[in-house]
Amino acid sequence: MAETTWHILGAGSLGSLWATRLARAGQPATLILRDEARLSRYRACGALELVEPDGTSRWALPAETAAADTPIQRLVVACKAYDAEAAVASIAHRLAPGAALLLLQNGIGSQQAIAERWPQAHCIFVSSTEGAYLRGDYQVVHAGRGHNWLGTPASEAEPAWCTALSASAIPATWTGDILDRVWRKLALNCAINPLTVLHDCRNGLLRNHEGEVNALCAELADLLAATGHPAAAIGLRDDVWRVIEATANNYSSMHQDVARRRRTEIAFLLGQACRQADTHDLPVQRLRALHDRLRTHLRALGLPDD
Ligand code: NAD
Ligand code: KPL
Repeated sequence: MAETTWHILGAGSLGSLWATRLARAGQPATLILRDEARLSRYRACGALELVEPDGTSRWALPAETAAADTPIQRLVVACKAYDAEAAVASIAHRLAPGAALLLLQNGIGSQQAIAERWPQAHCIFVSSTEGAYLRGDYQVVHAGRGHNWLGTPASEAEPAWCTALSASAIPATWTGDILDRVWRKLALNCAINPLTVLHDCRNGLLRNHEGEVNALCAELADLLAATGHPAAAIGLRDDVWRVIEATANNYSSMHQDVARRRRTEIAFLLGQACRQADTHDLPVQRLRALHDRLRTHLRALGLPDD
């Protein structure tokens, strides 16, 4: 029987990183690009390029737009959180019953929106600590080793296809506590990313703002507990400082988005934290003040504040 094709929706940084490694392992993988113009550019390039510490390789994956009509059984949704739902809507008519949707988005909110809108799909949340960026059109740099945690909010059993990820050198573990992991990552991102934008600094320079970081960690830990994820709150402050030290020379993803004048995922990070705090009547004054400051800052730069 023919192997199931991995459709990759969005050939940006993470989508290209996944697609090239699947192709290298001999897995059938097809890119779904946003429009005909991008498809023509991709065809002119002829392949995706994967840049790794030990060399560069080219992978001539097939590509199409949402308008193609082949059914989709397994879809890696690799768009930004604010684009993910519309992107899935564009291919929804092609989803086979029970299709697996791997949702790679950062933060919280986009995954739930997709799972609610397409209940017939098997939505899998993925929390990724891998690092990738695009050096040019269709050229992805694998910049940081990390891990991918996969699971469903209902803690379902691991699907058989999951082993294909590790076999493709995509470090992946199926977990029963995916929501704890997604929330923990949101907390890390809320404690680090906005301050790096407001102080215009690399992660390591947050050492100069220790009190601010610690106060945010305390509110975030309360929020994790209030939303039913107390396990994600354990050791949060130490973990935030560990990540700051481990990534001291890096700019956070939000800082990079702002530097490139791209929309940030603020609504799915701080915005979501503040909305959840409202739901649980939790007075998170520092998170709210940070959210307001960041939105004001983004508006002043002429960037979307959501
Ligand atoms: P990216 O901007 O590099 O790529 C997103 C791609 O999706 C773009 O190529 C865009 O054109 C495409 N896209 C948008 N709408 C589309 C549509 N309707 N149809 C087809 N394609 C569409 O973003 P990224 O860095 O790869 O991030 C994707 C998600 O993964 C984000 O939520 C991010 O936070 C998360 N993430 C990224 C990294 C990383 O290192 N890049 C690490 C962990 C998590
Ligand atoms: O994930 C990150 C990001 O930059 O988005 C880290 C490195 C954890 C900083 O918050």
